[in-house]
Amino acid sequence: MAASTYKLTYFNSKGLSEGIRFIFAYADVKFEDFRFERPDWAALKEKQPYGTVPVLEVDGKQLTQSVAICRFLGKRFGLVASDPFTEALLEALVDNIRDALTKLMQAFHNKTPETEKASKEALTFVLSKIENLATEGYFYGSKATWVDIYFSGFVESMRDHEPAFLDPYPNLKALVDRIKNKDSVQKYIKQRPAPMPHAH
Ligand SMILES: N[C@@H](CCC(=O)N[C@@H](CS)C(=O)NCC(=O)O)C(=O)O
Repeated sequence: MAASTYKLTYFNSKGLSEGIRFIFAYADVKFEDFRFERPDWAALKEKQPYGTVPVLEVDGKQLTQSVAICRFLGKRFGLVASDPFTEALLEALVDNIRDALTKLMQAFHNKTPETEKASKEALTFVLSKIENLATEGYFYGSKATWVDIYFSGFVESMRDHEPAFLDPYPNLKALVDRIKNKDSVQKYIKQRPAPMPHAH
């Protein structure tokens, strides 16, 4: 069977897509990294199934939602847990990060002392919880899964705003370093465009 073709459409920024790009890089699988600038969005928006990005085209078929995309690629590339319950624990971990992210976005769009406090607290809370789940190298064990890579992509975006934000969490820091130190991930990092954290 011929290898699939993949095209990822997203703003020219890390945002919700760096985890997806990292999964391709980690698995060393080729993909088209289609990045666009803000003025091009209006025309592109109507071509997306739900009017948002990221969108991954797999052999010409469109898939939306960053986490669904990561989960799909994880399954495709064998980057999943060895049993369904551990996989469910990993998915819950992602959902917990996304809950904190929702508060972060609320603070971003409506910056008040209250929203900023709620967002900081939510993020600190989830990071301190998952720090204890990465004691064997990766989340829930010694095998890297799409969730470790998704998390590493999320950290990349966060570090553009706050470089030291993972410093209080040595297990999480080591996990991200393990993912980023893979040769194929380093190769991707060296050739990606310079950060544009406020592109959208
Ligand atoms: N839950 C979705 C959120 C998608 C989303 O809101 N994407 C933003 C960019 S980060 C977007 O498309 N914004 C432009 C718009 O809504 O017009 C996911 O994780 O993929």
